[in-house]
Amino acid sequence: MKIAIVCYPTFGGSGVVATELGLALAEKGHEIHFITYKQPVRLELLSKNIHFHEVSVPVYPLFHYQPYELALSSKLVDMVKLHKIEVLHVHYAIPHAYAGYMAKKILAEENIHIPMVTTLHGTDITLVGNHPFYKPAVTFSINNSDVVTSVSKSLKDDTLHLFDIKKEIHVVPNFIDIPDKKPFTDCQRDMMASKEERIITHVSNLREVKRVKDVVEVFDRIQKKIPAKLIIVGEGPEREACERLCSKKGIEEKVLFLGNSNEIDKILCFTDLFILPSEKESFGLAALEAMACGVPVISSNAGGLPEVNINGVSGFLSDVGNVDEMAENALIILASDESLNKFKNQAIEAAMVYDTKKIVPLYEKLYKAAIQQKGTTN
Ligand code: GMT
Repeated sequence: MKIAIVCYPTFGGSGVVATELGLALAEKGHEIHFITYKQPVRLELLSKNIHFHEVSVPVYPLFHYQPYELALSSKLVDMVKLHKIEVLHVHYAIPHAYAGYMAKKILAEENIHIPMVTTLHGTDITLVGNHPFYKPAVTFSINNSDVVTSVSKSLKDDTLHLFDIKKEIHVVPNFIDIPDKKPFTDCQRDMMASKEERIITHVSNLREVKRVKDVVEVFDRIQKKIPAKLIIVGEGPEREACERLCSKKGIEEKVLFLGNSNEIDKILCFTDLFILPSEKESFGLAALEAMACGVPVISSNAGGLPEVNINGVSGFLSDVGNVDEMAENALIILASDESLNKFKNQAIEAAMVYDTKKIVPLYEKLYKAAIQQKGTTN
């Protein structure tokens, strides 16, 4: 199949999922066209079957806001015609589903009927999409997609609860390539900590919804009981407040802020425990990435996290904000090498449910069905 993928190319779960999906589909022989404003971060090498088309928005002083959606719709129209694309897969409803719908309508005028698959990722529904400013347009573009998917059952329930949705929503969870992971190899852990120290990691865009200060609170409680280091990966608005909190607690020497990284695997391979205490999380791809590398997870029980992090198996779940319980559970995992190894193995086992090989065919099936219907929605 010839598939166009629209996504956010920057750091963030939805862009990572879209990129990994494109790469996996290309590997299976499909022709993949990424259409976005910048080369996606994880799309380092343009390989066989992978194409990238940049959407440029010329700056015009009359516009206070440059019309990205318009440029994206136009680019989609041109690329569909030029490359005879058969299906359009948009990741994150805002504004991609809206721009995709416009492209569909423009193409229909020329008797080209292209089906659009929209994947809902989380904040496009729970935080941003639900805002009254966007809600009518988001509802419209979901209802006018040919196929709608959500990355967890929890997100499907939220979408049906928050919006007036007339379409069926298929749950297609996020996925991870397990065979590539070598969790127990030597991976330069000595650079980060001494032998007796446990390494605890958090990866996110450090936005308020991630509750990064809770990560510091949990770590503070852990380091009072056992020798430990904390690595915080990512950039975002909460970084400064967290740095200040570390200084206030006198633990700044034990906490390393690494900024954005393309080498999450290298960090995870020497990590003993991953913390994700988010307020909302439709799936928690970062937790799955950790588990696939054999890292147990302490997380909140928000949104789709209980579908990924299995309580008492791959780690533990607690109510949002319950940092005392999170620290107690972390200490259970880190208590001994025996306990840690048990949780490490269980984490990999639990991640296997989301193996790329199991999930990608679900998308292929939906594409085929959509193409057969020839994008008949409106
Ligand atoms: O977590 C973020 O803020 C980034 C966001 C995104 O759009 O990139 O992540 C969302 O999509 C990921 C991939 O499907 C999910 O794993 C995250 O749970 C989801 N984030 C939220 O729901 C807050």
